[in-house]
Amino acid sequence: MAMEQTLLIVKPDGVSRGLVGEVLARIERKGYRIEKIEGKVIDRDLAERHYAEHKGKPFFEELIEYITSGLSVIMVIRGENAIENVRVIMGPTNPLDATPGSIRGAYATSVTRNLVHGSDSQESAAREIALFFSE
Ligand code: D4T
Repeated sequence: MAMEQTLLIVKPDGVSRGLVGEVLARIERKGYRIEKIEGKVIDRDLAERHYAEHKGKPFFEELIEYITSGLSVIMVIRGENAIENVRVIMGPTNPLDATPGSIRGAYATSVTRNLVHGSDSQESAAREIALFFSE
């Protein structure tokens, strides 16, 4: 059994649209638990470090502007196979590819404003948890 931690972010449109509870309910009912949770407006420096792998891509500026545009809710989620399962619950990056049973399939229409972020590997999870929860 792989007990894992993963970083989950409800992005600014998820918070402003009142979907934090909906996201958390799906994660909790699946069997995962919130280990840490914090609400904050992500600043440009933190956003650029978080999305460093996308620097230089055509969508980078739009992505940074969006993720810094308002309050986000940032969490560490813990449980068996949490990294892959949280991404299954979220659905694929582009909501057009996501089934209606997933968070993005149910609530998002745009690849940029796609509501949630979840770490995509053990390395990303460790890096992102340290980045957001090291202070
Ligand atoms: P995040 O990191 O936000 O959870 O998204 P994913 O892990 O599912 O997807 P990603 O790293 O491939 O993309 C990061 C972020 O960039 C936005 N994006 C992506 C975009 O605005 N336009 C695009 O063409 C792509 C590929 C959406 C998520």
